[in-house]
Amino acid sequence: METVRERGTLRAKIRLSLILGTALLALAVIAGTAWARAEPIGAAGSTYTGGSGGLTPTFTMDQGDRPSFSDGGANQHNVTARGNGPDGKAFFSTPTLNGGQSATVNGTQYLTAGTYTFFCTIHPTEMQATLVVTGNGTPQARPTATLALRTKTISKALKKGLLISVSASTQISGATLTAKLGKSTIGKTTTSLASGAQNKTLKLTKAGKSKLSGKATGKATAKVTVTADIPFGSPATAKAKLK
Ligand SMILES: [Cu+2]
Repeated sequence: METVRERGTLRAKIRLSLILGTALLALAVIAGTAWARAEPIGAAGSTYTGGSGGLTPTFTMDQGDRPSFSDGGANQHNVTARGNGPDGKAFFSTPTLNGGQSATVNGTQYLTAGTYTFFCTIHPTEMQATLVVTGNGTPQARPTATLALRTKTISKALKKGLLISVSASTQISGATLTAKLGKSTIGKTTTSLASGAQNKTLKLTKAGKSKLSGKATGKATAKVTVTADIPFGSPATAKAKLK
């Protein structure tokens, strides 16, 4: 019995080392004009494989730059910053790419001078690297938004949804608006914001409506909070009491 189990373990170990070996052979490089300006492609340290010998290659860019990431291997890879920005998500990232694909890294344009570590979520221990942002250049301002809830009554909210006026510092795609009554979400939508002032209507869910009409029959005011989650920026909030 024990011999069989040991053999099984050994076989599993061999299989694991084969998988690891393949992962290490996968070659993914960071390239692109912005990055290449500071660091020629193919120069020592510009290969983002890590692992072998415990290397964590370093890439350098100026503030405001958006480098691109090319998956030069056969496997899937991505770039994901370890640290989180004000939106609670990775400072910068790419989608997971197939071999031969490339993408612009999103989020680096907001970074201020400093050192940021990143990794591949598919090969978290083998593929690690460091991004150094120099003091040169100017970082892009992080997007911001302010909100105000225009709807004043529960009956209007039930009929038409919540009317929210939003002011955005820049064009923002993928902003998520969430309305809550206490701790319950009563409406949620993801939308694009134009730069400047605009109105958005947030429809309530069926469950949200019944929660809110429960308040209406009890003749109490309903405290509604609307939050806008802004990719790469700080969330914005508005509170109002509906009568
Ligand atoms: Cu990878």
